[in-house]
Amino acid sequence: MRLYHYPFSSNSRRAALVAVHLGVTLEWVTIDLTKGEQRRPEFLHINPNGVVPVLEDEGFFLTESHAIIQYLASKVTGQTLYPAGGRARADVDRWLFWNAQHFQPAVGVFVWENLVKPMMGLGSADPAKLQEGAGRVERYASVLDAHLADRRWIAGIGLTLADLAVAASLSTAAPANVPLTQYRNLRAWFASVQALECWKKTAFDFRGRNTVGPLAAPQTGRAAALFPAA
Ligand SMILES: N[C@@H](CCC(=O)N[C@@H](CS)C(=O)NCC(=O)O)C(=O)O
Repeated sequence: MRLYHYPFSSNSRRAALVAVHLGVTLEWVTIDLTKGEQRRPEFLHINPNGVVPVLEDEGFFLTESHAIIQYLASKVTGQTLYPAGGRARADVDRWLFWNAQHFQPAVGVFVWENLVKPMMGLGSADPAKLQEGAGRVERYASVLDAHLADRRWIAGIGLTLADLAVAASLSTAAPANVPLTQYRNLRAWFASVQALECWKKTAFDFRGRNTVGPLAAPQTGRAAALFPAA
């Protein structure tokens, strides 16, 4: 399988975290968002939305990071990140949808205003947008913080896709100044995720380069996979 990703992208990191944790061998293909590679026709052909990540499995192209992590788990016999069914799976699913719908977009306001805009030369942060984002972060971070008051992991049955998916949203929370200081349970849980090998192996620097782990190797798949003329 092949993952089209950009290391700095939290949505990409969600897929990377799960793949690395599960020990799934992938060919890693960097789509450089800073160069607009996500808008090239070759990439739009595999994801008309023009965003990463995309997983390719023998001609099947899967978009949406939360769907990708569910699919990755389905490929691994005996994995414990994604329960087989019933309430345990529904509980994990509930947090994946919560993250996609509420938490990631709220955190994303800070990532966009405080990090991406200055990095891309798109101007300085808009205080009104940050204020609106702070209200959304407060609304949802307080839910997660309260939920974690008596749990180590989000789903309560051990580490699951829910933890890796939600933590990925916080990949750049510190440099983006996401206001999380008051949420002690959330911060303790996030520290537990950051201590995992898969977190360390998917680390990146601010030029979007992975610095350690399997993604740090030269990404030979890139040119051949998508941009033969690159
Ligand atoms: N809902 C999508 C969101 C993907 C997404 O927005 N990816 C961002 C990077 S974190 C992207 O590729 N942005 C490029 C652009 O908007 O041009 C998912 O979860 O995979």
